[in-house]
Amino acid sequence: MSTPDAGLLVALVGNPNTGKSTLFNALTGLRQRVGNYPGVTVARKSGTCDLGDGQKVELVDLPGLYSLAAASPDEQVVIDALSGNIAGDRRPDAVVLVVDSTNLLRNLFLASQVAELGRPVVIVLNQADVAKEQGLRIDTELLSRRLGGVPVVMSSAWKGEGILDVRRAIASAVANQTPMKRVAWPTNIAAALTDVATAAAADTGKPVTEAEGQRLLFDTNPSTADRLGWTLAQRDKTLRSARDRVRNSGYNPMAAEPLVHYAHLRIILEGVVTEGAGKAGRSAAVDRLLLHRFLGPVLFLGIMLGFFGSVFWLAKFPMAWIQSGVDWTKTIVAPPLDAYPMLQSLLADGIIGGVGAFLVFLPQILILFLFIGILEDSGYMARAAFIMDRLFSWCGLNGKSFVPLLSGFACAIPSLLSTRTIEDPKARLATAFVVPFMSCSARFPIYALMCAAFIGPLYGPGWESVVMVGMHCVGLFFAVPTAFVLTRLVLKVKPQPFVLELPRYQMPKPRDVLWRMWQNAAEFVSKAGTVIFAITIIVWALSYFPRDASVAERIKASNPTAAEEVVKAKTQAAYVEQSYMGRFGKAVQPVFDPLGFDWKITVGVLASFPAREVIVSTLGVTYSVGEGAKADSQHLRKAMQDAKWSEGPRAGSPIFSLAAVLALMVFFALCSQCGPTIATLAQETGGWKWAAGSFVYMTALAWLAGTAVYQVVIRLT
Ligand SMILES: Nc1nc2c(ncn2[C@@H]2O[C@H](COP(=O)(O)OP(=O)(O)OP(=O)(O)O)[C@@H](O)[C@H]2O)c(=O)[nH]1
Ligand SMILES: [Mg+2]
Repeated sequence: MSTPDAGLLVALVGNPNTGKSTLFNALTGLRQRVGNYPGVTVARKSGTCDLGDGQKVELVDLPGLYSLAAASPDEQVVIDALSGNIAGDRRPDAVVLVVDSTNLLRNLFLASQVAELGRPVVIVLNQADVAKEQGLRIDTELLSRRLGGVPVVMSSAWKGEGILDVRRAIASAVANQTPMKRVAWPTNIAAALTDVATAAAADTGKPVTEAEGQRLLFDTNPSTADRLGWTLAQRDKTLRSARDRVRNSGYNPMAAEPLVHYAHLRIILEGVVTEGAGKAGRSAAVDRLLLHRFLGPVLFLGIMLGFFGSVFWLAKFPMAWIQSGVDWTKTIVAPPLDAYPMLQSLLADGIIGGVGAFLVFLPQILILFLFIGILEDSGYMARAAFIMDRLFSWCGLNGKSFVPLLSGFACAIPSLLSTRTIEDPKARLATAFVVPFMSCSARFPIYALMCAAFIGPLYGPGWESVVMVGMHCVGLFFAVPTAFVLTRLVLKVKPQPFVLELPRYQMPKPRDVLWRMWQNAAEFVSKAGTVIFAITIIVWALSYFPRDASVAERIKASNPTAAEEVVKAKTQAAYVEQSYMGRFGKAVQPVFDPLGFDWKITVGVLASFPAREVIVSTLGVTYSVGEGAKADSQHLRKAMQDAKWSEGPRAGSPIFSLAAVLALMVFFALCSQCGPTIATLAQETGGWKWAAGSFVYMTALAWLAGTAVYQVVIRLT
């Protein structure tokens, strides 16, 4: 957070998806997340920008918004930043308005509202390359003159074109303090505005700016009044009579502001844009196909099937390489430690077995994020949201909820943050509650392990993709009725208008897509080195200790004629069974018995409550500790395929039956096993109530659904 006596502060403001974050990155050299759909940035981010002459300013990137009549929490961030309302922060010394060059009229509405704040502004006409492609020519000098001399520059932020002009324009705006030409309010509206500002100042004893007066008069949303401390009782009569005054002059008070601004802008823009020959947007034609009522969902399903199929197919070889790398490391590390069985087991079974089992999925994660990046950057992801909207509008949520829900398929955390774009707090809460049902990338390794070890070998690779898509639908299948009950019966959310703006289709930009992929890969690998590493060691220790020598003697005595290898294997198995983990797992196992989980899976499930992908490495440890530290230790996959029930009514039958495999995947699809998600949910819903509710609800649901799947499938197979 900046202090008041720091250098100059400049804010980037504009409609969603115009390229503010791209421009921010170009100006500061930082790497804020960008994406081709509205609502990528949901919080304030700042960096240092060099204006070219050695002068440095602090630049803030803000969420996009269409109007200063703030409705959603992310929009409120912008209003606060512009007015310097955030504690310890100051008002910006200049505002850079980032405008989509192909849509000047609508984009400049916000600019015209910001002009009312009286701050010096710079107008950046971004995406100039797209305007050029469409044959649009923009007379920036004329526009600048008409706006009262404020700097107007063109840029293509993602190509890095025009950035120097932007720097110079900011320097000039800061130096000259030129405000943008403001609208001329019709006399009656001007009088009503004065009435409101005067009354508010008198009632609250605080100075009220003209811009604040406008918010008080025009907005139905009381955030400005609340901030000023102007109570409902005080403002009610004043606002009613002021609005009557506006109405008497022939304007609907709720529409007066845009009408006056647009009339003002139409005059300003006359002759500024000339249309030459160029390719008009192709988006409309493509959308007729992709958003078709019936074809749209079919194509969507086809794309998803192809998507998961190719993730498996493409990842096959790199996964095999990593697997051999892990095996090779074991053969190097294990033999020299034969004299130190405990250390050998820690390194080979614990660390290499556990972390290795997890790292094998790196290629799949890379490819997954490559595809997600391509789908997002091309503009298709927003269409997918649109298609899904039909499903979700039925249960009281709308397209705006679906952008967060869709990004929940990558990770729940950013997706919970992006619910801030939803105005209605109840709709926001309902959306946040169902976000963790979306099948995030942390569930991917579990599905992938089960598919690769059981579904693929048993039914062929085609079924792998089908099960994969199916597992990603399990969450949706429960999210829809959950949302329905929440919105209709519990929270009683009012129906929301659909306001998602579809972005332009574009060629995915390799730089952005690869960067996203790289970041997620880095996060995945760092997890392997931290959470996974730590839990792996704990799980190893609990399944290694205590080691009572009498166990070995007992096994030896009861198998006098068996070969040494067999005795060794039996001893290892006996050790694990009587370890702390074995005792604990067996004590808790009855809880998970209806789902067909043995004690090792039970241990995995319990160890995975902080982070669900831990199950993979936990299975890696528990299954390799039982195997002994043989240099040619079997792969986890093989060990799981061979695992059999040793006691009870299922003795001798495979632990990982189709029923148990499906139950395990369904359990993980629904269970709330992610510490950071719970914490973020608590933070975003303002308390632990909903977070705790989500945890209990999802865990119970996962258990019930897992049990149902196991009990039905085991009877059918
Ligand atoms: N063709 C073209 N695309 C651009 C340009 N600048 C940004 N984009 C693309 O426009 C999309 C949106 O960019 P962002 O920087 O995320 O936009 P934003 O204004 O920060 O969006 P929000 O944070 O959602 O409000 C991305 O796909 C960018 O690659 C440009 O100059 N030309
Ligand atoms: Mg942004």
